[in-house]
Amino acid sequence: MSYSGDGVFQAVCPLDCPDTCGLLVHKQNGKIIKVEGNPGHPVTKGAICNKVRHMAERVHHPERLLQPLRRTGPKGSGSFTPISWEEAIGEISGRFKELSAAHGPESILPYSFYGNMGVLSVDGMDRRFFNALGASRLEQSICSAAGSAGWKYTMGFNGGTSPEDTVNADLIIVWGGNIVSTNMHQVVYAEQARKRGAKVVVIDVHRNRTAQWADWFLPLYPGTDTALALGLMHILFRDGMTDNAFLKRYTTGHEELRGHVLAYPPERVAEITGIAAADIEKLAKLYGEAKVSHIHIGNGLQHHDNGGMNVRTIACLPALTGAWLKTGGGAIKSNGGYSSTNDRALTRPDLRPNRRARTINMNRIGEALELKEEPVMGMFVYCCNPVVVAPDAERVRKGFAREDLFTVVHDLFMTDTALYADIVLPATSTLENVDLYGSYWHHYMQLQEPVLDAPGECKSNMEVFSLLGRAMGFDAEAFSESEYDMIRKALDYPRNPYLNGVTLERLTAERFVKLDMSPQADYLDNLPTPSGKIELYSKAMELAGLPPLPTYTPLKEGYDGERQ
Ligand SMILES: Nc1nc2c(c(=O)[nH]1)N[C@H]1C(S)=C(S)[C@@H](COP(=O)(O)OP(=O)(O)OC[C@H]3O[C@@H](n4cnc5c(=O)[nH]c(N)nc54)[C@H](O)[C@@H]3O)O[C@H]1N2
Ligand SMILES: Nc1nc2c(c(=O)[nH]1)N[C@H]1C(S)=C(S)[C@@H](COP(=O)(O)OP(=O)(O)OC[C@H]3O[C@@H](n4cnc5c(=O)[nH]c(N)nc54)[C@H](O)[C@@H]3O)O[C@H]1N2
Ligand code: SF4
Ligand SMILES: [Mo]
Repeated sequence: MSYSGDGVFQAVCPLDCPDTCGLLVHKQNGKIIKVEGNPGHPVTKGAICNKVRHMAERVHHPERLLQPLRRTGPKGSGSFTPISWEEAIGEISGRFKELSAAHGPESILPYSFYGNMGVLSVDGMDRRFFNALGASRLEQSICSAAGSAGWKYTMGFNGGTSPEDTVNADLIIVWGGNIVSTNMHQVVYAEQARKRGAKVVVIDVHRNRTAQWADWFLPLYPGTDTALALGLMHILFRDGMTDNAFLKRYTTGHEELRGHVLAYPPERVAEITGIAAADIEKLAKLYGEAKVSHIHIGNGLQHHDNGGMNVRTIACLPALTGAWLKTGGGAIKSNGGYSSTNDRALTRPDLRPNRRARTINMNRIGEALELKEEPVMGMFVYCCNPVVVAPDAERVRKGFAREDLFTVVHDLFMTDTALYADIVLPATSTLENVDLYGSYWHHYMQLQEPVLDAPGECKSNMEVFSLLGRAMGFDAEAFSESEYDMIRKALDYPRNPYLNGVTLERLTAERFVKLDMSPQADYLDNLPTPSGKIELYSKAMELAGLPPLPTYTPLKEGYDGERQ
């Protein structure tokens, strides 16, 4: 359906933010005049952040890209000339064919992230295209991969406490997250819990807005969170505050862990973390004695060399006290696993001619662009702005400035990265698209349908990669599917029982559809770890050459430019 007339229409916030708010957009004379929260959304209930309240300015911004462009001056100079889509697609497919023939398809690298969280925009036709091309793969490490890996070693998949349930908590620990700014509706639930007497503790390296709102702020040295969590475990075991029946039934390695944490007494942990030993004791007692404890694990503490282990170690804490058995107890790192869709049907890895294609870590794009053997010769950047956001910025800029690198950037605006492109393609905004949205925090799937006509010659990611796929001569059927075909396929995924009953028909009628959360009742009995239990001791980590028990590794001082 397309809403060509004026009125008030439902929409979804597309930004990389856990809340995935339901929006209402007000349209008059073909323009959005106001964006507000949709009060009908069961979780976000009409409240949105200031940034998205001003979304109309962005969508109708005079600097939006409206035509494909070809570079005419040196890279980075911003000299471009308009070209037609026909020319653009012809040139990109031609260059990709040449590069494939001369250097192999792995000389081409897609570079994308979640500038738009829509399943079709970033996990759909785009990936299908790069699979069919046989391009290098991109390891999407920039945001939360380290923490997710740590969480998964412990719990098996990206799923924890249901947000609505956290109102029942009597202790909420926000650990390395600035939720007042980055997950505002979790703050609403925490406030409700607080009205019933809950305490909010913030563990962070600086007094952020969330720390200012909390009951107790505990500052610690960066990257020392694992030591703090091990110190808490030391006290929980020492003082008999663990739930031993829970440990026996639902975990592996609790006896090993009990012995292991003897090495983390409060005095030692105080020295490592900078938190007074008495405060560590106090926090352990609060946690051990809480009836329903909830931990929000943010992203900040995993943006360190020891980030995966920080998250893994904190993820072990609720298992020590058995907090998982209480409604609202446990932890949330990401709830994205509950809404996972049929990736294979969307991205078609079966079309890939080279199953063993290399993978390049997006955090190391600066280095990757310097490779002398098997060099990266072509890039397609979309939904990401690496010249600004990727680490080692000068090196990244130098890489993008390479004259022999063929770069395409698809975006709504002339970003810093687009300035280095050979071809710039104008992207639609999400209000001009059909797409499917899950959330990595709440449990509602949402449908976006166009509220506006695309301005100028803007095209969606889905359209661009369909056009390119056909121009390359790939499987015509695979590159002719409609958005609605793709959504149906995404939702047809029996392997994820939480998707049960979520259909395109329901989404069209209801706009937001709750996942079937009934399988959560057996959550602890069905953890997809190798043992099926919460892995305090992880054989998989041991096999990967990592410490099998949560272990503190100090951060290295300085930056040596080469490490992972
Ligand atoms: N307004 C706004 N909202 C956003 C975004 C945005 O750009 N603007 N970006 C979105 C995205 S992509 C993401 S990933 C999320 C991120 O949102 P959050 O999960 O809140 O993560 P950050 O804000 O990166 O960092 C959270 C906190 O971690 C702290 N921190 C850093 N190192 C450590 C450490 O070693 N230990 C501990 N305990 N704390 C540490 C930082 O001081 C910071 O206060 O926000 C999303 N929401
Ligand atoms: N120094 C520092 N660096 C950081 C971080 C930090 O805290 N500090 N945080 C890191 C984290 S957690 C993250 S997630 C990354 C985020 O980094 P990015 O992924 O680069 O950030 P975004 O601004 O979300 O999106 C990038 C681009 O996507 C475009 N876009 C939006 N919708 C569409 C669409 O439908 N199609 C196309 N083609 N383009 C679209 C936007 O216009 C925008 O230019 O940054 C990381 N880098
Ligand atoms: S809080 Fe997050 S999801 Fe909600 S409108 Fe703001 S950016 Fe979008
Ligand atoms: Mo992120």
